[in-house]
Amino acid sequence: MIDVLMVVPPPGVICTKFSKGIPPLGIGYILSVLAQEGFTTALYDFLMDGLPLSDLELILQREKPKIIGVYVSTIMYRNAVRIAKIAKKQNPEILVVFGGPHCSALPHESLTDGADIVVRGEGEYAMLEIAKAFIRGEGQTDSIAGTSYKKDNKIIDNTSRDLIENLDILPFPAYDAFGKYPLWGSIATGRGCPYQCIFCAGKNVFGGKYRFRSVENVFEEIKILYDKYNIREFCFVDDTFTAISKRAESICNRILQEHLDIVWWCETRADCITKDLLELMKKSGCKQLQYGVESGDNRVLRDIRKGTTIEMVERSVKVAFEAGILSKCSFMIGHHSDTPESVGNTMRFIEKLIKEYYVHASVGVNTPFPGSDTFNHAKELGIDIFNKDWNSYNFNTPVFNSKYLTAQQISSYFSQTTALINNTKEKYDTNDHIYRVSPSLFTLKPKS
Ligand code: B12
Ligand code: SF4
Repeated sequence: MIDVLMVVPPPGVICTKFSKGIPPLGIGYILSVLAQEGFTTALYDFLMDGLPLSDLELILQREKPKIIGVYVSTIMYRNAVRIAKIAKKQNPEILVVFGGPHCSALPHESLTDGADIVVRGEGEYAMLEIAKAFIRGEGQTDSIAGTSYKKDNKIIDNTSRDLIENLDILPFPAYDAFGKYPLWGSIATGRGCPYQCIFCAGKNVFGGKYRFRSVENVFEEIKILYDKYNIREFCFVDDTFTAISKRAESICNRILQEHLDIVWWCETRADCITKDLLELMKKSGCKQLQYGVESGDNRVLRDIRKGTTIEMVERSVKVAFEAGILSKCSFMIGHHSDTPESVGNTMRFIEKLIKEYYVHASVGVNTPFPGSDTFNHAKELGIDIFNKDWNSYNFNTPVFNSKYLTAQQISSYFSQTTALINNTKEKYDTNDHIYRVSPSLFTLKPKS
């Protein structure tokens, strides 16, 4: 019998080819914090293991947890609810706790659909207090900051929890639970993002300020993964790893000073990259940058409050290209103010970036995730969200009509852009370039 079983549900639909690779860091942190206080735990990741949900009954019979904690993203929501029902059916005494980006935005929905408690936002210490109260009787489960719960068919929201100010106090994630993940050198060197993009659901969990760990603390984690787990490929999952360039520089310098033979990649923004920084990043093993470019039209970029322009994007992609770093650029079709003309600009911009800088481009349908400004202010933005089946929130399915484009038009432009990317990639042989800049990261072979 264990105290807490943490579960990552299978997604309602599969949405990325990388979906299986990266370990659920948030759950890793929660497991570590619980273990530090002597709770026994286990992790089952249905996304990673590809297990059918029907296996849950067997898992529950084997582990007999007192609490089940479920990670809830929008695309996983329906399966998270199924998990809650299966768990309660098998053991009505079990406490079902939901946490993660989707339920942080819509806690009441989760409570109505079967969760006993929802943790809104950062989860480590709320979950610890829940376990202490429920399992050891230390405190009350109904007075924990950052949670919402159900009592006598009423839903009660406790006050929000302060964000952890000093992230260095957290133990490192429970790496031993991550043995099966192929890309598991993934590290969050900080939390939160200071930018205001209206389509982004990130701030629901970690707020609108970038809090970061000390370089020493980050480096200690890298060293453990390097020495103890033999990891050579790292991914910094911060929303904008280079938001504070001096700090990014310090991390690169530490990697170089210690002669670590690693490759790594990160997410960033076009306005957070300079030539000097890129060259240092390259020297320290950076092979790839992920930019959320979103649109190839400056009016739309202004309307979605991205804070970057196509000129900035081109400049930073060019510098990365010259430094030998692959740029991955993601775009969305169907922003609230997208018109046929702006979508045309996006398509032309994508083509240019692939042709001139061998950019690895991807496109998705703009999706108004709960908690994003697009979702919260849909009416003011002139969009009519007609589909709230969360399985459709998969970046392939338009769920609204805008003032300028119907869902059918968005769908058709999305297909055209996908085709354009595939054709241009084929013609300009981006795979060959990817292979040259980062052979160890990709299994792709250059064309002979
Ligand atoms: C790395 C990453 C991925 C990785 C790994 C995801 C994972 N399993 O962790 C991969 C590539 C697989 C991925 C895929 C996708 N992702 Co993603 N991803 C991220 C990213 C950049 C970092 C996640 C992370 O590690 N954060 C750091 C850890 C420490 O935080 P955390 O996971 O949120 O966990 C904390 C809390 O949420 C909470 N918590 C989490 N689980 C639980 C459970 C319980 C019981 C409790 C109490 C608390 C709790 O406590 C944790 C510790 O404080 C976030 C952006 C972000 N800023 O978080 C987007 C993000 C989570 N992804 C997002 C999206 C949309 C996707 C995709 C749909 C994209 C796509 N088209 O494929 C897929 C869907 C994957 C899926 N099946 O759900 C959205 C989610 C929006 C939403 N409402 O669902 C985010 C928020 C990006 C954004 N800005 O909008 N993603
Ligand atoms: S999209 Fe990226 S830069 Fe914009 S608010 Fe979200 S995390 Fe920050």
